[in-house]
Amino acid sequence: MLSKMSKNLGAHRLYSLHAKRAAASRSVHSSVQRKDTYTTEGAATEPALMTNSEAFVEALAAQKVDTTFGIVGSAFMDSLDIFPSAGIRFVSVQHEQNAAHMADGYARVSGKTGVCIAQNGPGITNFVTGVAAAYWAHTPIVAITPEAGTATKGLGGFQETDQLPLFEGITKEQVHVCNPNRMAEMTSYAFDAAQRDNGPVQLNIPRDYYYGESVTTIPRPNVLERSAGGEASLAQAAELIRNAKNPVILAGGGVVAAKGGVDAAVALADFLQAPVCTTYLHNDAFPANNKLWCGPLGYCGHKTAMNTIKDADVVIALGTRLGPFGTNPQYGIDYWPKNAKLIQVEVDPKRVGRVKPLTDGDVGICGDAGLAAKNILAKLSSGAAPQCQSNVTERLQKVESHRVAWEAEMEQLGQANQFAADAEPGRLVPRQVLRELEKAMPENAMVATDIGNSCSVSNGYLRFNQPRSYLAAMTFGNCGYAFPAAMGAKVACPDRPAVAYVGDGAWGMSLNEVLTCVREGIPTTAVVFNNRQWGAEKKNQVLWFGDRYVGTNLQHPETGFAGIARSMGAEGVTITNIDEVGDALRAATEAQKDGKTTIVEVCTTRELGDPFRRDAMVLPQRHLAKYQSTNREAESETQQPVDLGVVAK
Ligand SMILES: Cc1ncc(C[n+]2csc(CCOP(=O)(O)OP(=O)(O)O)c2C)c(N)n1
Ligand SMILES: [Mg+2]
Repeated sequence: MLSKMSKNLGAHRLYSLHAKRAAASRSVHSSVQRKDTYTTEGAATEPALMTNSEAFVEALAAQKVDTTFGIVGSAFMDSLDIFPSAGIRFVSVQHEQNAAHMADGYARVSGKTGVCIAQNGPGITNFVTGVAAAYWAHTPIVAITPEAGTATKGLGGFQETDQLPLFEGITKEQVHVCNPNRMAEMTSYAFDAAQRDNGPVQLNIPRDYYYGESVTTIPRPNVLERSAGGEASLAQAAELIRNAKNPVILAGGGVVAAKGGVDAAVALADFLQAPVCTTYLHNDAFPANNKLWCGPLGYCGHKTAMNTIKDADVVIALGTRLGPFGTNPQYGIDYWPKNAKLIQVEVDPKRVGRVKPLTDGDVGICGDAGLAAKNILAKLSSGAAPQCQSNVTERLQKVESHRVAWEAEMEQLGQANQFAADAEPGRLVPRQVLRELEKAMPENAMVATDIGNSCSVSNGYLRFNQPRSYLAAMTFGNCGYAFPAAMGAKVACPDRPAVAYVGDGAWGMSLNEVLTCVREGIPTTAVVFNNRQWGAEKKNQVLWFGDRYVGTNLQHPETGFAGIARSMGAEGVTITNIDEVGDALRAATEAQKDGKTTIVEVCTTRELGDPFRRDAMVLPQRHLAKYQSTNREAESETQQPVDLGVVAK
């Protein structure tokens, strides 16, 4: 709008825009929120005189930014003032960490770049956790970090901190606007870099640089065409697969992120009749309703997947860095097939062969997971038939027997600690709750899960038939991720239900954003698992620290979290009966259509699933006399908290 105006006024003439400001401002404010009509074509793509704030905002618009998350601050207010005229929504939140998580959730479901912006100094330090989480989720976001003015930088003025070192290890690229006249160029570059490198980029802008003016050209987005990878490696991979007797596909986040990635993985799997496992917390990388689906590997994953990949002679790893945490032994099964040949398709050259070194006969492919899968399938479709097509029945029967055994075990796990629920009427078995939620989950839901025991166990109970549906906290593993991520997802895809699973401990970090949901009209559902403990950490104390619960038991106010939600203007329901779980989720997700945010507080027992870090924990053996009583010789025999099933007085 504004750029069009500058064009009409004569783009090539040097004139003072300031003289026209009053009229421009009257006109732009009458067209607030016209994002539906704003197009890249509206951006000033020919040289025009504009203020630096205009250059910044025009560059955002040219990159098709329509939403930003943050908290208002004077540092960027001159540009914020014209966001509405450019069709850019500013979602005003309660904490900048959550703004970064919202940008992350927004990007993960839409495939676009998420954007967060905040005040220099404290607003920016609050971003750090959110940006780190996005880094390990491989999410393209641009964290815009206005910084202290250049006139006083280094003197310790107001809200000053060195903002570049803060993000050094958690961004793909740091773009510092080093000259105010390069505002548009560098803003645009930051967005190109986020998409190119699939991760967070910092755009650091000294606050005084928003002022001033210059003749600027707004760059167009620089979109790089992705490739399947090197021809020789792809051909080698195809031959390896052609001769494999038991190939197993491992689909990761790169399959979700690639355009048509899941369809390409399905086509390859169907052709080979190869079973497909998904990587840790990427349950949406392959449709669960496909008979070749085996479920996720890794923490609280499916034994079907672990027992299947264990016997592979070739692992076709599509779109994954093969992260170390995601392939740790689970349930006592050291499932990674050490003698299998490995084909790793990974778009980031730095992560090919990094975790699982490639040895003789293995193939590393630096390419797009979807394009690589398509390319390999095309090669396999001509020439000799793959060997594995001759033993399909036998292979798939084996998978089926693993599946039947695991499903039966899941049922039995759900009953194992029923006694605790019987002892405390109104308290439900967490696994039974997760099963009811799984059954009631709307087909097209976007589900974000937090870090915690109930959420981690949910990894075994969340199945998706379409990509860009599962937003788990991934390997940065910070409590407080899920709710804001679900909110960001809802902003990106308002027609899909957005659901967050959150533990009661983590909920204390996120519940402030219920205010944002109500104020900004972002109807979201949070399922809060109230087990009265920081359960995942308590599990470590159960197993290795003699049931000494230092800092892990919680007590909540009488109102409950549902009551707190209601006092914030949202809906709040408390679930104390297993039969109510499914209906509550259905009602809450349905109510999103009426703009309502609902907190479904589920009262559960203190039952805890597997521990997070069996690989990283050691029984305590202290030397000093005064600590001798804390030494432990063995893990807890019960594996459950001693207060499981104990009725509170
Ligand atoms: C920001 C942050 N602080 C601390 C931790 C350590 N931590 C991991 S899981 C967990 C307990 C989570 O408790 P809750 O949210 O109640 O879920 P539960 O385990 O009880 O299901 C904690 C404190 C973390 N991962 N992130
Ligand atoms: Mg808890």
